[in-house]
Amino acid sequence: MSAAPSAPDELLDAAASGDRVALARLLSMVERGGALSGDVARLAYAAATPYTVGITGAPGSGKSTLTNELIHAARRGWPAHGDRATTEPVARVGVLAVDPSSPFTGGAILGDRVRMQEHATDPSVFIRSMATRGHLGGLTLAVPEAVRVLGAAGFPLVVVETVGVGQMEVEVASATDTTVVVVTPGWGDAMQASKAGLLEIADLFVVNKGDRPGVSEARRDLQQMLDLSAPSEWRPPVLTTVASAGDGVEDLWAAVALHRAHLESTGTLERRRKARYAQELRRVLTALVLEDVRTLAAGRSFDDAVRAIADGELDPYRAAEALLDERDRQLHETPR
Ligand SMILES: Nc1nc2c(ncn2[C@@H]2O[C@H](COP(=O)(O)OP(=O)(O)O)[C@@H](O)[C@H]2O)c(=O)[nH]1
Ligand SMILES: [Mg+2]
Repeated sequence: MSAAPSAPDELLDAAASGDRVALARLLSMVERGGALSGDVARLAYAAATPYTVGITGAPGSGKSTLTNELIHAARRGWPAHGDRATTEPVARVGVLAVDPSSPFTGGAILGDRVRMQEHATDPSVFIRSMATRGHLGGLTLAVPEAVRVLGAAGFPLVVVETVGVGQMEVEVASATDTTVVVVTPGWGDAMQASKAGLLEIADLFVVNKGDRPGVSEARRDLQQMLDLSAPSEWRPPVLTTVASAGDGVEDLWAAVALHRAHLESTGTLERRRKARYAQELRRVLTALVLEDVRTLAAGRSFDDAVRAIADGELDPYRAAEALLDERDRQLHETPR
């Protein structure tokens, strides 16, 4: 028997042929960040980019329940539309459940697991929880990398579930091709979503828990807010679901497919992805430069620079320049 693969390239080969342990290890590398993560990113980048659907909203709004139902719908296939004459089954579905709000208790993550339990034994479905990664860039870099790893492992569709509460979570949620914002009936939920900046990133709205009172009010609030926002070529539809009963999920999936067709036919998909790559490149550059400054410019440390700024000796620009100069000097002496 040969030894289990451990190098990123071996792991990726194994993952592509269905080895789930190998896939989990690759995603752990991505999550941890650092040098191995860079190796994984280099290997995975050439693969086809999966289509990504973001599901975001307040804790408890039913995102995991909805995701669980969407997996069923996706496995049945993309509905026929436009150029696609027949339904096209999605061979493999990946789920990344991102919940940085509970890195220690794992409470929400446990909930996600329970909600999607029925897919646990399906080899075509891979569900992974992701918590914060220690180094700079955090989840905003780890999630797109994880998506690409899933793509390289043969997953054409990845659902990213995020709690839409903080700025970082909203950023992660918005970095998907189709972003679904979930609200529940009840006074002010739509308003809360708007405050959290979710209105701007929504391609589709779902009023989940449609079995509860206040559905028409929630729908009306959302429509009114949409009326007030700048007109664009895509007005986000507002759908109603009862995720716990599977009601409305087929329509939601059809709306995702329609949005995808819209993005593809207008060239918006390409433009959006390009903007995301630009953002990712900015983040990687920032991370690399900061890393260099931390390790190489130790003689003139970051902390000293902060002190100098606090003491009024340097302004942040001159402090940054001094650190970069120091880094360049050291790079010159000891080439990488
Ligand atoms: N009444 C009702 N409860 C729901 C519905 N969808 C989900 N739930 C319940 O709401 C709770 C939170 O769901 P969950 O999917 O974990 O929410 P998440 O935190 O957004 O992922 C669970 O107890 C679900 O069973 C729904 O449509 N109606
Ligand atoms: Mg959840």
